[in-house]
Amino acid sequence: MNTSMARAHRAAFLAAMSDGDVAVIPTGGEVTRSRDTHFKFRPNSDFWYLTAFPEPEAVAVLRAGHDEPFVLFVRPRDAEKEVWNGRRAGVDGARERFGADVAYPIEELPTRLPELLAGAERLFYETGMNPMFDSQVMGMLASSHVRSRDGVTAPGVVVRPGDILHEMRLHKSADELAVMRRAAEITHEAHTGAMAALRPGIYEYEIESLVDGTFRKHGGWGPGYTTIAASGANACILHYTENDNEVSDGELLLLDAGCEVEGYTADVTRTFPASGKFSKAQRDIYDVVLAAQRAGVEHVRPGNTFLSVHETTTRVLVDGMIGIGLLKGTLDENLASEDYRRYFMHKTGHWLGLDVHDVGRYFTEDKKPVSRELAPGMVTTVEPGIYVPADDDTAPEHFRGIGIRLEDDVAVTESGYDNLTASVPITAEDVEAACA
Ligand SMILES: [Mn+2]
Repeated sequence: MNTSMARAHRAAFLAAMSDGDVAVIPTGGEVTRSRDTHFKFRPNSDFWYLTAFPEPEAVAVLRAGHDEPFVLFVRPRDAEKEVWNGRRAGVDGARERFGADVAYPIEELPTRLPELLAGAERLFYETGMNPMFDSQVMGMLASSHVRSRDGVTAPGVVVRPGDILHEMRLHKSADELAVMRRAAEITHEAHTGAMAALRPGIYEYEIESLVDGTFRKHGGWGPGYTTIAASGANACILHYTENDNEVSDGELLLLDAGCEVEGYTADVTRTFPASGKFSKAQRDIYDVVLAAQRAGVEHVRPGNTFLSVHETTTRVLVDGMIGIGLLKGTLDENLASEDYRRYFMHKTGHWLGLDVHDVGRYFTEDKKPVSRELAPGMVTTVEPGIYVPADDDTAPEHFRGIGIRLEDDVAVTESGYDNLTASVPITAEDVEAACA
């Protein structure tokens, strides 16, 4: 994100509201990590999308149809605090560097917001994200209502900004896709580096540090979500993040890691052998997951539904599991009974963007939910997997404790798809070569 991208997003958002509507979009505050130190700050995605303003404790107020539509409340300059905690843009910087039409110190929000809301028809504000700020905003709204005897009218309707904003965020512009390509490139470096480094006796956290370090080394913000480096049966824990086990000879490592660049994250999973070679049982499962993943990626094109990608991968996956003797019965029987969910319990993908599980509806607004059609600019992950618990005595013994997932980030184009992360080795042969 940069200020010119944010300006374009703001203009489109303001144009989609009706004249007289006002949106209040806060970012986050500092969050205590321990005693008097904070977690590294990361802006709220909606706020970031509309402002490119990187500091905590700020609120954007956007006024549709107003000749000064962009109001930004920020932390004021403070020489002493800046020595301790870093530079601030301040009120002048908010105008000069971030394009605010009007800027105020954040402390003035309680007195200024009722003025800004006066006369507005609708307030666009997302409730339920920050209860403390919710009660402040509702309090300010109430204080506007109290002034109705003076002829001041306050918005009578509170609307979720996400209905407009999250649909905008779901459809990526060329500029956004360029940033996501950069995130994919750095993620490629990290995954191939991990493949080269993996060997028996290494610890999962060594792979994690290599991956996260590679993200930073190339100018990324770091991992867009906590890196998963899961060896052996740890791969069957979907959100395993302890990363503290030693990798044994003969085990696979499942690496689920994506670099965040300017707020946009990649989300890539590869699974590769510590010894550099897949065993027969590992390879059997690997090739089933790969075939399903390929089929899913190939299915991404305008007009196909989000759900049909999942159905496509599931068919190939279940068919393959029957073929290698992991499931019994016919394809149709297994699809009907959903017995396969013992080994594939999640969906095939999710939207990807500023949030790793990005915003945007998955179903149309019809009463009966219908999976929505893919359209150019959407980015989805395609990530089938097979996870055979170590203690599953219904599975052939040689498959127990194997967990494999393969995940790419796929942009929908006018005529099909663009696999943003296609360069990360994925066929068994390419993975073994990268591990050698
Ligand atoms: Mn994912």
